[in-house]
Formats: sequence, C-alpha cells, structure tokens
Amino acid sequence: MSVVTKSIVNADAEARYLSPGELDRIKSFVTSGERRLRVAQVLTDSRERIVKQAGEQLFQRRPDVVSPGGNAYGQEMTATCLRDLDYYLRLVTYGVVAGDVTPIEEIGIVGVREMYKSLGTPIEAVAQGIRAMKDVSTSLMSGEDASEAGAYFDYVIGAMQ
Ligand SMILES: CCC1=C(C)/C(=C/C2=NC(=C\c3[nH]c(/C=C4\NC(=O)[C@H](C)[C@H]4CC)c(C)c3CCC(=O)O)/C(CCC(=O)O)=C2C)NC1=O
Repeated sequence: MSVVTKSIVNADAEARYLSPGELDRIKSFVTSGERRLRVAQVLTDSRERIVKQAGEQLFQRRPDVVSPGGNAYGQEMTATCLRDLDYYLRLVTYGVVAGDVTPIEEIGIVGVREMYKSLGTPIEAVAQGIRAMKDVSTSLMSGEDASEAGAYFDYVIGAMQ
C-alpha cells in the first residue's frame, strides 16, 4: 500500500481528518514521485541487461550453484534461477513506485526462507544475485536515483540474511 492509501485507511478508521504528520509524509511521497517513476522506468527498460549481467556475476562468484549437484545446474534450472532474479527486480520496481517495501514483502519475502529451504536453493546465493542486480542497476543511475533504488534492493538482501 502506498502512504496515501495507508493514511486514508488509518484516518477513516478513526473517522478523522489526515493529521499534519500524515500530510507531511504524503507531501514527501508526492515530491519524490518524479524521481521514483524515473528510477522504475530505468529498471524496467534495462531489466534484461540487469538480470543477465547480475547472473553472470553471480555464477562467476558462486560457480558451485551451476556445477553438477548445484541448485541451478543445467539449462533449465539456470533459467529458473535467472527468472527468480527477474521476479525480484520486478518486485523492486513495485516498491520504488509505491515508495514502500510492503508490496515486495507481501509478494516475495513472506515465507521465502522456507520456500528456498524446501527447494534446496542456497538463499545466501540468491541474496548475492540481488546484490549484483543492485550494483548493475545503480551503475545506470546518478546520485539520488541510485540511492532510491539501492534502498529497495537492500531491503530484499537484508530480508534474506
Ligand atoms: C514473484 C514471487 C515468486 C518467487 C520469488 C518465486 C520463486 C520460486 N523459485 C523457485 C524455484 C527455483 N529457484 C531457483 C533459483 C536459484 N537457484 C540457485 O542456486 C541460485 C542461487 C538461484 C538463482 C539466483 C531454482 C534453480 C529453482 C528451481 C529448483 C528446482 O526446481 O529444483 C520456485 C519453485 C517453483 C518453480 O520452479 O517455479 C519458486 C516458487 N516464485 C514466485 O512466484
């Protein structure tokens, strides 16, 4: 939920007007809107390149995952691994647009440890892949845009520690 929806739901639950604090948070959401949309656009436009380069970096650093016995070994499994990176990049764009990690959390973080555990996927290697996506993505942006995007990648990485 964006801060706008969230504030309205909370205020209406108490049948009150939006508080000064809520209006302040909405104001900063609105003023950062252009930047967040620009960041989401870059991530969306460059998604193939980001996933591909991050995958190459991950497999260079963790050759074990694509070696016999590795969780991403073989063409099909490697493709599934890259698909997971693409999923997380997509979720990051949702977070950036919403200005809130909740969509990322609800779609991709709740239950993720148990899921990867049951798949035999080393979650720290997934986190490493997401870190590589952060590096590739932020290298395509300048100062404030890069830190805006970086924060959402950091959230995912942190949730996988
Ligand atoms: C949008 C929310 C969402 C997420 C996050 C998601 C993840 C997800 N990744 C899966 C599998 C997988 N995920 C990986 C990923 C990897 N293995 C590695 O060693 C690497 C470290 C890593 C890539 C970075 C692999 C290889 C599989 C297939 C495992 C298997 O079938 O044995 C599966 C099992 C079902 C399937 O194969 O599709 C799910 C549900 N699905 C979703 O709907």
